[in-house]
Amino acid sequence: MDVLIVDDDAITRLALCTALEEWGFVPIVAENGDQALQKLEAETAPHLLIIDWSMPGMSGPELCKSIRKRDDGQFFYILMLTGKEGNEAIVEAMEAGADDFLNKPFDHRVLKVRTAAGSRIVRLEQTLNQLASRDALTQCWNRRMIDELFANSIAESTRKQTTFSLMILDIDHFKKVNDTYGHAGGDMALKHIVNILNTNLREYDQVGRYGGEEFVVLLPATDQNEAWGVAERIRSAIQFQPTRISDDVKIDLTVSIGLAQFDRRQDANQSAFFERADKALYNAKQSGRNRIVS
Ligand code: GH3
Ligand code: MG
Ligand code: MG
Ligand code: MG
Repeated sequence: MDVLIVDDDAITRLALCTALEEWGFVPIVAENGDQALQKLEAETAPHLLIIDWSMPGMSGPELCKSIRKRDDGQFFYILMLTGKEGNEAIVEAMEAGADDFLNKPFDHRVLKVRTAAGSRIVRLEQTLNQLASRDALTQCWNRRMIDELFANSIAESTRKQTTFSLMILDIDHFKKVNDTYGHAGGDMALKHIVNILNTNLREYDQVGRYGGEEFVVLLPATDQNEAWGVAERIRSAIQFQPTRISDDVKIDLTVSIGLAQFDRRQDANQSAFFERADKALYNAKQSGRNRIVS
């Protein structure tokens, strides 16, 4: 697990790094509050932080406060390290948002057990996050999360005057798959579809399982033409790469896809926009399935 060490003193940073590495952590260092905040912007930012109290510029408690003010829902466990003694300092640090408090110069054994306690909480939080946002069967986003990402895309698109496309994909005659190959066969097919989606999409495209065999894909900065190209690649990959459930049994599948490009003037809100893609999907089903309609 990564740990962010924020301390203006090079010797303390080195001592912390050495100890943490010995215990299997990966230390990342910042010399002041601004550097620390910058490191926390990264998508893979550390969630366990050891912060010094006295630093030039932003103090430890000030840094704690500004980390707690972020409203992106990310969790950080903060261990405050200081030469200050007594209950006053503990209260001030923890009121500023620290989770735990440690005196400097630090005792190796105390630092070890407190970092271990912090890492247990960070791991627990990561597990909860995973459970709350991922679909248990396919590991793509669940409905709650894709709805949230969808709302973010609308907000960003409106703010930056950029566009994005929405793709709703529904497996054709999926009931027959379950009837023929059993529920377990159907589950394998769903996982296979998500694999195909992931290999045919870009890193910043988002896939969510919206209902049983219905998927929603957000394509940032993508217009209708580009989205059509992506949808066609996916449609044909699914048609020509069946799900192998054993050496001699494979499930052939096709999908129908509804596409829409976000248009601020036309789409009054999220559900109006979704409705357009959903209608396109309905038309794809009505006109024979295994096709794309926009
Ligand atoms: P259409 O081409 O019109 O979409 O036909 P369809 O059979 O796919 O239509 P419908 O949406 O009515 O049926 C979806 C089926 O998907 C019903 C349900 O048995 C199955 N299903 C939903 N969730 C799961 C799941 O998690 N696992 C499996 N194996 N099947 C599921
Ligand atoms: Mg200091
Ligand atoms: Mg279906
Ligand atoms: Mg369906």
